[in-house]
Amino acid sequence: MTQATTRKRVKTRTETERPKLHKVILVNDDFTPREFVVQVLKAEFRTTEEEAYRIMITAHQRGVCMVAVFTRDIAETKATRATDAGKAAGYPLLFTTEPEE
Ligand code: TYC
Repeated sequence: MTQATTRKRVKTRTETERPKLHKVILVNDDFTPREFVVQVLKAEFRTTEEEAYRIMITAHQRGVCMVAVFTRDIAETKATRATDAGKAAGYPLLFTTEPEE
C-alpha cells in the first residue's frame, strides 16, 4: 500500500542589508591652489571641470563640501589617494569620510 507523506514547507525570506554609504568630504584650507583642487577632483573622482569647480568653490566659501558617496572601502581609498596627491605636491589638501545617516 502506498503511503502519503506530508512535508512541512518553510518559507524563507532573505534579508539583504544594503552596505552603508560613506560621504567623501573636501575640507578647505588657505594654501592649496584652487586649480590644484580642481585637478585632484577630476582625477580621483572623475568629475567634469564644471562639477570640480563647483565643489572646490563651495568648500572654499563654506569650509567643507561633500564630493560623493561610496561604500566605506572605496570612500576611504579615494579620500586617502586625493589627500596624498596634495601631500606629494606639498599642500595640506584634506579629504575626509563619514558614514551617511
Ligand atoms: N582656499 C584655497 C585658496 O584660496 C582653495 C581651496 C579650495 C583649497 C577648497 C582647499 O578644499 C579646498 N587657494
